[in-house]
Amino acid sequence: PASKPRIVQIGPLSGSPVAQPLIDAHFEPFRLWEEADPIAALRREAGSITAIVTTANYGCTRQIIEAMPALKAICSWGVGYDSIDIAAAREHGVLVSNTPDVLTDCVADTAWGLMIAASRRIAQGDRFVREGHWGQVHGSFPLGNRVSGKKLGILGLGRIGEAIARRGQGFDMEIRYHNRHARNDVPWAYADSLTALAAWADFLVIATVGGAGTHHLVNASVLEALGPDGILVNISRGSVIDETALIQALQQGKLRSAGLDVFEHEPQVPAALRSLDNVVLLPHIASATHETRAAMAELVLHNLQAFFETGKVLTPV
Ligand code: 8YV
Repeated sequence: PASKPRIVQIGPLSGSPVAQPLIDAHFEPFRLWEEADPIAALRREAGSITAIVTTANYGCTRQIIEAMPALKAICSWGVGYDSIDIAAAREHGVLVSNTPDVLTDCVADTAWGLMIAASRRIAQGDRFVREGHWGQVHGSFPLGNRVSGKKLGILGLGRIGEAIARRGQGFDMEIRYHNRHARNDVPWAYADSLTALAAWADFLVIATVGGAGTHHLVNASVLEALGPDGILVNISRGSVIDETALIQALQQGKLRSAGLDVFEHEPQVPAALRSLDNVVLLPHIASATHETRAAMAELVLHNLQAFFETGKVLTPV
């Protein structure tokens, strides 16, 4: 059999049991994360390697790109590419692919899980039962708030934001969004500013991209606009929210609750956030289903295969 093409792999593909076997069946990955001095190892080993496989989590730095003179493609597992130095890739004529579409539904489902959990106190209810308070005199369970029919504001109406909005129609919600540009192909009203959207919304859901362009977009004044009855949900990147301002708002009762799948310095979650009762905290699992993670693995594989066969990737960013 023909020998398998060598590729550079930045980090372990631990997010799916099928991902690594799939890559290993077709390629011979050079395991960069096992190297004490990765850049020196690349200079030594990767002079003729043309492709990198990485993840949204590990990304790819300019240093890595510039240590691989033959590099032509970076194929990433995950839809977000804020961790990849796109400017460096463009400068060096390196194609970048991600895994759009296949994770849209599961990420949107998770946003809804967080919205309902944060509003209806699902996680608190679970703790209440586990701790044996149900039926005890001291333990009447505080009321939550209605979800159906409320106002849903979405920051970032891309594929995932749109899937969140469509689900909102099933909950009879009024829906508005804020985006870099208004879209004329959707039935929902555009809010001129994030602050206006937050002031209007009962639920503000963050579905925008990460990176420098959206850093701390959700700051103290946006949180203040969302107000004491507002609920904030984030399934995009922790960097979009000023986490310190969020903690303060929650501590001071300036926000009803929050549902978070992503954090500014994950996997570190501030103790102050963990100690609050009115937050639902998830370990970045919005895409983490067997079905979606397998589809992501296949799309990474197909991008790599397309690159080796045609010089192009299927889903370029
Ligand atoms: C990834 C994600 O699974 O797709 C993204 O952008 O954040 C997740 O779906 C995870 O970050 C992989 O590293």
